[in-house]
Amino acid sequence: MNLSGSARATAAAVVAGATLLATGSIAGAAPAHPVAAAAPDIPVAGVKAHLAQFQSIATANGGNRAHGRAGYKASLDYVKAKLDAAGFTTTVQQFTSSGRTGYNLVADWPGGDTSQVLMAGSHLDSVTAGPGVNDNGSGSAAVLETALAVARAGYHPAKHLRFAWWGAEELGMVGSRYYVGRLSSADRARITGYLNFDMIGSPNPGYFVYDDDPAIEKTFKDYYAGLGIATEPETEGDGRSDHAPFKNAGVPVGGLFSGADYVKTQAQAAKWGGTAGQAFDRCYHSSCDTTANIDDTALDHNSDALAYAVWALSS
Ligand code: DTR
Ligand code: CA
Ligand code: ZN
Ligand code: ZN
Repeated sequence: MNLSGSARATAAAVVAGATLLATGSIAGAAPAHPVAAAAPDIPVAGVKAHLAQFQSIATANGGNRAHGRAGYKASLDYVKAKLDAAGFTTTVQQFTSSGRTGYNLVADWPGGDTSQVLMAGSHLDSVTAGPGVNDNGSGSAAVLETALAVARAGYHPAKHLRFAWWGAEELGMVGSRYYVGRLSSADRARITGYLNFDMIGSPNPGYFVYDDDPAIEKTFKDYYAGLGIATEPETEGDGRSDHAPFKNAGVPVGGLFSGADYVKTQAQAAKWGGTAGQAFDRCYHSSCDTTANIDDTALDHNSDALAYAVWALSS
């Protein structure tokens, strides 16, 4: 078959790429670094389908998904069923707080070096005032859809992947503190990084990156630089979400945040859009934190950034 010059170049590149993927090097070339698999696009429709389920669960259970209430356990059962069906090894960790039973859900993806564990997590509970779709259905749904994308892709990175959904964050990071507190020092040392996602779909969104571990922060900032979105360091959150127990235990942490009850400035509106002088999330901890309280673009970008970081930090 006669090929034009550019087609020949393309064909050669395809063969080289296939060789590199198959053997880790191009025939005749110096041994190359293994090609890090590229993270898939996370379908925002899939993330929003989980949000719709969380909304329905809250509606059917007194309007919330709070610690110790039926809506929280129903949310956990929903997430667990999806992960079990996808081939994850799931564990439900039970604890008591404020006289009520709480639960963490931990999902291990089989394979990888279990002496190097990359974790991604989010709190699954809402406040009692409402369904908690942005806080924190958004983080929970994005972590779930990324875990399902790992399974769909048959991704088997060098490191071991572990995903987690925490209970009772709204009572003071109770579930994540319980989890970290029960880890042996050896198991704590095996966690190479913990990525936290708490409110990542705010309706008047900001793009904040936790300024904790520099390598994790750079991974997220590189992703957003590729989108041409200027991020800001997340400074109000120190100690205000589930990364705090991990950080206090010496685990490298990072994460993303789209803003809560603070007000967006003119300068922030100029670079991110949205409305200056208005809170990033006017329904923070309110009954109006429903599926209508989500910015799809921010949810999509943050879900894709989540997957990008999981792939980049697990190779
Ligand atoms: N504490 C979280 C919301 C929150 C407020 N500030 C930050 C900063 C970083 C992450 C989360 C938050 C909650 O209400 O669940
Ligand atoms: Ca996407
Ligand atoms: Zn909250
Ligand atoms: Zn939250």
